[in-house]
Amino acid sequence: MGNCYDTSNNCLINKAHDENIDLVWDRYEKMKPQCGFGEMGICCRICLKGPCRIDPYGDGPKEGICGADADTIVARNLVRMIASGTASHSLHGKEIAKTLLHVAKGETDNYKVKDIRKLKNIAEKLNIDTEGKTINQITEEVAMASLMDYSRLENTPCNWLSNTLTKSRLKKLTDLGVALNNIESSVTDIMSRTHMGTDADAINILLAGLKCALGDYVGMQISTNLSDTLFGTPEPIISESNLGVINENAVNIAVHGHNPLLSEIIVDVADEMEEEAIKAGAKDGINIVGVCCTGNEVLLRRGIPLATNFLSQELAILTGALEAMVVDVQCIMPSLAKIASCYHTELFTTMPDAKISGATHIELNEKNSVENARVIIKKAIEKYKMRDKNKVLIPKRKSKVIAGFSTESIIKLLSKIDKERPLKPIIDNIVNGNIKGVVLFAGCNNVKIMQDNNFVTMAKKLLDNNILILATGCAAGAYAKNELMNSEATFKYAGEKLKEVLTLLGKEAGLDVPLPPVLHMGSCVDNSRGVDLAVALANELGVDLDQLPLVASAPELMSEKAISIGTWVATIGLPVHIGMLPPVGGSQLTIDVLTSKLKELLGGYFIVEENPIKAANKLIGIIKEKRVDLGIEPTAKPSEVV
Ligand code: NFS
Ligand code: SF4
Repeated sequence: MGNCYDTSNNCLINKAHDENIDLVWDRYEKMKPQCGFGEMGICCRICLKGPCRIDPYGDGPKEGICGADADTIVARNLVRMIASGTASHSLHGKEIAKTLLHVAKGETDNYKVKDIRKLKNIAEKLNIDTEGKTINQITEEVAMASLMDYSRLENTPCNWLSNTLTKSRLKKLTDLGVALNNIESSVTDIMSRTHMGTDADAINILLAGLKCALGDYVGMQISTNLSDTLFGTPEPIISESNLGVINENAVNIAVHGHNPLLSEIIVDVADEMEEEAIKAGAKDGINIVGVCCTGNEVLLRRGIPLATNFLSQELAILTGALEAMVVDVQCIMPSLAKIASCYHTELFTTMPDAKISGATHIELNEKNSVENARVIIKKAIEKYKMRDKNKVLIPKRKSKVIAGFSTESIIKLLSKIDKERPLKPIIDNIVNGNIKGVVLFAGCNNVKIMQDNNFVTMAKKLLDNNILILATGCAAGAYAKNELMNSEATFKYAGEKLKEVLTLLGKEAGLDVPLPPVLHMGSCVDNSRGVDLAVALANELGVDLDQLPLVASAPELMSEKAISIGTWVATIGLPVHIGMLPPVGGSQLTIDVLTSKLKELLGGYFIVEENPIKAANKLIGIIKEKRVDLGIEPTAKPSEVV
């Protein structure tokens, strides 16, 4: 089995081996065999009496030294992963909300409200009265209403929870006692209740996990919406993806991580400094490329090409043509520093909470970001002169991408067909079966799975079955790199009916070509966009989210954030396929809760299936089931119906 679905990367993997550089795949091999206790989630290091581990099969211990059993240990470990994911996504949102507040108070010149219409829509959504108020006042109130979700003392649900879901969903969450009121206290709650000798009831622990995971959701809503306010709401945009976007004749700078507060400024400043790069000998000036979710953010809003998703991030440096990699937070392999040191590439860290030894730290905050972005780009231009031409190897492959499918841009497009009820064309096509259903692909790459293989294999099968695909995060990266986000892909992979719909929509959008069969909705935090679209559809149909022919899938999940996302997606009612079992195998109770119990209580649930073809078939089956329940798909051939 190869490392990547995309074999154009192989030349760089071989190059690394020739140069004695270890990559993520090599380090994985060296790590084998991985600890079976860890894999099953039955190792506990929560107190110093431990570490303890449960013997799942033999006659060894069935409880830790304190008496905690496998269920308690697995549940505690799992919810701690959820808490970390929630902390990451929600802190991202908090940074953006704080910046918005600084903008409102006139405390920064580096950012401004770019999308006033979005700001007003948000105000309306959050029930903020805008009558007679200035933009700054509205901005301040929106920022404060968002920040309140991190600190509320009362037991009323978060603003971004109660105002973004269906009414019936909110009621279900409230009845179950998981309608989150305060993101940060939910993280504290998890850390506290999982301390040695506190909560030992696995079900109680898991319920707290659901509540905390909703903090991940709220954090995402805040991240997406307030980023749109500051940087603009994405519209369809054409760009390119894969390592071939690195340009031999330019000063290449990769932006990597998650937070657009940094990358947006880098893109702006790079525009100003083109001339300097050309003077230094780079005839094509400065070429910014994206990696991971920061890459998705600037792809959607600025058309910046996406070089790689998670697993091949090291390869960007291996091209020998990257002058700088500028990183912010999350999903940044620490190995980058070492690999950069084998090349002329300079790795810049920019956030106080994400330093890497061996990297150059230049902090960016709302006061100094423009100034310091200039320093970084200046250094990158100097580095260009040090590039060793003999070490340059850029794979040729790059694919055309149409990205930028925010909920707003989709609705705008649809309203060209039906101005009064823009969702009607989609609903009609779902009802008549031209679009059988929708799958939202999200999540990471994982070194345990051939990179992008599950994404691509599943998508081809689903598209052939007239199922429309939405994608975010590294899933979107997989599709962008592998030629599934352009019109040619529609011709190649979409079933006949789906092709007709996408062709019609493309025409209405004035594109002259079909829409791509996989719609790029943005970074991981932009999973909130998928929810917005689903909630709008559910409200229009008068149903709850669990009734829609809509399924989510993270077939190559890796990070704790993927665990928290998957958990809230199931909590709001959607079936969630995952391509590998998370570390819960040691507790049948935990598995039951996350699958059948959750389904009973909330309609959403996890499905684990490693084989991508089988997984696609399962999703097709679930979509069919949902259609039958909605009464839009016959259960049997008409002749058989009595
Ligand atoms: Ni999501 Fe985006 Fe990628 Fe996974 Fe990491 S970059 S926030 S966590 S690896 S999809
Ligand atoms: Fe062992 Fe209990 Fe301590 Fe965990 S909390 S390490 S199971 S003694």
